Amino acid sequence: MKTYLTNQIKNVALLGNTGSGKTLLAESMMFEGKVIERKGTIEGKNTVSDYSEIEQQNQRSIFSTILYTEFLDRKLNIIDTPGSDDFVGAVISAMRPTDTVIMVINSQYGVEVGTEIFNRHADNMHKPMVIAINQLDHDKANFDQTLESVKQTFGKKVVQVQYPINPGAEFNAFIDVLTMKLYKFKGDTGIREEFPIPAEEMDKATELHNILVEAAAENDETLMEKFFEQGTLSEDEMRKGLSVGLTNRNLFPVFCTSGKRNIGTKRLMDFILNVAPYPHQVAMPKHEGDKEVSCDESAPTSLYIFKTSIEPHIGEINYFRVMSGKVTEGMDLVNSNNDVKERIAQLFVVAGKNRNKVTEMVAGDIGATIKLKSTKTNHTLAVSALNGIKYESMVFPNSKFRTAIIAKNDGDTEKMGELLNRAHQEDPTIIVEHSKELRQIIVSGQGEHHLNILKWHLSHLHKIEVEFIAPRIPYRETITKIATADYRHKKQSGGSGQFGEVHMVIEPHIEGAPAPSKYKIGGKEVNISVRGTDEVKLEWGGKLIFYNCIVGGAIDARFLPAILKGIMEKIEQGPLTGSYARDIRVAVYDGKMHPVDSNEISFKLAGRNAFKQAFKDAGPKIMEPVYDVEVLVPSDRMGDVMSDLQNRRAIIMGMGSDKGFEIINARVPLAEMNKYSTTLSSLTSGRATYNMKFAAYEQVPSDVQDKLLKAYEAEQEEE
Ligand SMILES: Nc1nc2c(ncn2[C@@H]2O[C@H](COP(=O)(O)OP(=O)(O)OP(=O)(O)O)[C@@H](O)[C@H]2O)c(=O)[nH]1
Ligand SMILES: [Mg+2]
Repeated sequence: MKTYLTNQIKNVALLGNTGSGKTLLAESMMFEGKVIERKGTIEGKNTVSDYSEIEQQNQRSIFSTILYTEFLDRKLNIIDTPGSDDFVGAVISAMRPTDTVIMVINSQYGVEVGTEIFNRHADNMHKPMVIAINQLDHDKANFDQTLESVKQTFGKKVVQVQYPINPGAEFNAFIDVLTMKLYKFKGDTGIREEFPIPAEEMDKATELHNILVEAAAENDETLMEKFFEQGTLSEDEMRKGLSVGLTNRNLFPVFCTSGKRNIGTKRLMDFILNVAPYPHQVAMPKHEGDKEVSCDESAPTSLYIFKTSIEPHIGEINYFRVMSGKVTEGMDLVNSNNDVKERIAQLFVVAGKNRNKVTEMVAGDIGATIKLKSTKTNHTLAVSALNGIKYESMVFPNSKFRTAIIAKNDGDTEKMGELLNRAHQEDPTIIVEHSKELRQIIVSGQGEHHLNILKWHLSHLHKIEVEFIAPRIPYRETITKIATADYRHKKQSGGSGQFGEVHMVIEPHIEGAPAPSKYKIGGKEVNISVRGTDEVKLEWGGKLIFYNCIVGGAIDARFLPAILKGIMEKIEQGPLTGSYARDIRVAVYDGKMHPVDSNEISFKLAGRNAFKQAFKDAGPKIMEPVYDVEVLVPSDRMGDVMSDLQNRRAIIMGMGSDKGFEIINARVPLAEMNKYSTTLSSLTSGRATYNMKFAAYEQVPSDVQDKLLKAYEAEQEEE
């Protein structure tokens, strides 16, 4: 392949609801560009994009696939994405290296939940968007209704470039109001003839043309002046105006396609190549480092890795966008994230699993390389002259589905751990946590389906059978009032004995409260004088404050660390349920020693047991993690979703609406969110989505506390 220059490259991501026809449209684009000679089909399991076994089995895309086509002496890089929200990670990492989004909409159904969700992400990432109303050859195609739903969702920015003459099974023609022509297609060949607009369509076409001209003119002052003077614009002037509007997300042009029948594909590509922004026309992502870079082939070289995948027989493949300069075969670069030197031994342009070797690629292009030592998704590779420039990382939505995972065969646990870590590298939306606290490996992802695919991989490709089990909840324990305890540890066995006695007061720790000076103990006021303070910042949040208030040498100073150690044992394994305790202060104010039998172990045990005893009298409470949950629901399903949330002990914090969706903001205990994504999906036929984020620890209601205490007792008895 020849080397394409920055001003000969366009990068697009295909986005849209599952089943809208992205994969087939990509196939059609490659066919039109003669990158493939025959088009595959989804049912035939032979498309370039859905090349993995799991995708073919499911007849759905699961990963993003990097593709390209060559057209009009230019290179169009295409990334096909999955349409299910479970794989949103792939959608985000496809948008990052591309400059324009083609939102594919199924003309049978109009705007669907995926359209909404992915548009939100495209909007957050400021990606220009072209709309393709697709599957117009389907016998249930309804262009007018689809267009109506598009206008309702995206508002005034929607401008029509085309409309079909005969949507439905006979679909073979559309009118383009930019070129003011009728395009008619022969069978499925993609071969088209151009005709003047027929008289009966002239009024409609002219009206839409005028709207388009005005929309184009609005983006540029000189164009606007010209438009007022002449009442119209030339085709080139329109392209210029549309380009500015598109790039700024001020307008969303609408096209007509049938990927299956190769209708409209060429005109869509034409438009992308002529009107959508070039790689150097969009803002560079933010980066760390003192050097300025630009998307220019003569600048110093830097690459950004947007995807790492592991392919059978090859190993790790890193997909990159050339951010600046030119990358050549054999080039030495430095990984800015870990300072490792990497050699780009081989360079490829890729279309699915097909890789073609090239010798160089310039700024703005997308390619792949293999055999890097320690380079992964989100890393930057650059020449040393760029002083460790680092492009900002992609931001993925928080996890929605959390489960504990175990290997069915104990011997597989270690291998499973390694594979899970690798899965995270390939798909950053899979989060793996080896929790010491919960004594479980927790995996989180974007939905149950997402993690089931992971399970399939482990079993199918690595022969490791795993099971998902209920994840434990990281409860916390604390106290709500003051309590005292005196505890004597005494043991006499043969020779030397053990003796230690500790008197303590415990109470809730409140940040910023002054140290104690007086306590009421056994009805008497006791003055306290603090001799020493240990402030222990607990790894799991909160504090333990330990005051040494011993007077008159009742306990030797050398035994105080042992007492603290005993208390810490109970802080790490709380007296109620064995969970971490937090936010407690302890004042040890008296005790007794024995001249011979007192030692550290005795005081550790006395401290631990005194603490445990006092804890139980101090209004102990179990705290649970509570999450801020934002649910986006179509309004007709609002009732079901609300009552389900109420059953989950949710507190509704607010409600609103946005672009046809109701938004519910609620605070929900993590313990109640188990499998929420699955329930929500079945309550709304997959039309809702949600997001959750840790908010705080809150006390559990007393009925829940009772249940937890009983469960812990039963567990202890079992052990
Ligand atoms: N009639 C008709 N059917 C189409 C067209 N495009 C796709 N289909 C069918 O619609 C189904 C889904 O097509 P895909 O291309 O896999 O859709 P997708 O958007 O890639 O779906 P996901 O990968 O699940 O997000 C398949 O059965 C296709 O044969 C089209 O233009 N016309
Ligand atoms: Mg697909």
